[in-house]
Amino acid sequence: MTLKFNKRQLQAYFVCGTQDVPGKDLETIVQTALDAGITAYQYRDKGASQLTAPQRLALGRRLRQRCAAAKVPFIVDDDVELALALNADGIHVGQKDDQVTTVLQRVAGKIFVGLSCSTVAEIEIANQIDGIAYIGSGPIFPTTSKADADPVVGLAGLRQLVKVSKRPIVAIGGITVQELGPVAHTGAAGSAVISMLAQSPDIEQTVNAMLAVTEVRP
Ligand code: TZP
Ligand code: MG
Repeated sequence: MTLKFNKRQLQAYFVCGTQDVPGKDLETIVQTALDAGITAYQYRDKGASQLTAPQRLALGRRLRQRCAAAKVPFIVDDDVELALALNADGIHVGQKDDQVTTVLQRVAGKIFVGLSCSTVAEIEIANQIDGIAYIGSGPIFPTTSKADADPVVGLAGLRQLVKVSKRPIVAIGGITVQELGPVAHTGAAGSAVISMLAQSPDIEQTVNAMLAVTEVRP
């Protein structure tokens, strides 16, 4: 059984791989975040990750199980084959990854598809493609978590993307607790974060801060 997409799942969206938690146990961190009430988890293990493909698959299976037990969608970054092998609920692709139309065909409605868009032109193209569940936009602020990040869009840029998109947008990139309110005021459906949770001294409190901004959303 896979979970269907719902835009409330974008509220407190945690993105994390082993490269984001050096010297720490990813499973423990994800479980703490699940217990605290994150609304989505994206398995994004790449870049400086030291895992071999079989290790990535094995860890993915365990994380997938933990998400299923918590009834929180398990989303895989980029890799369609991994997403299908893990029976993920969703896959997230960027503009530089496989064409989103190819990915949509490949998953054939079995799992939901999110797409990164950082410009109005990209949103306008995405608006024409049937079957995309949600858009991820950013980086909103400078980030150190993604080596090849696009130029910063800022809050004003995000507001513009939200206005043009016919799909809900989750904001990503450099978001801190102080920026959760301003991000919500743009009309974004939620925030997706790596460091804010991966490096949080109190994950429960940080997740609560993410969930608490819901009321200010238009
Ligand atoms: N895509 C755009 S910015 C980014 C990704 C994966 C990194 C977000 O990480 P952080 O630590 O929340 O800035
Ligand atoms: Mg990607």
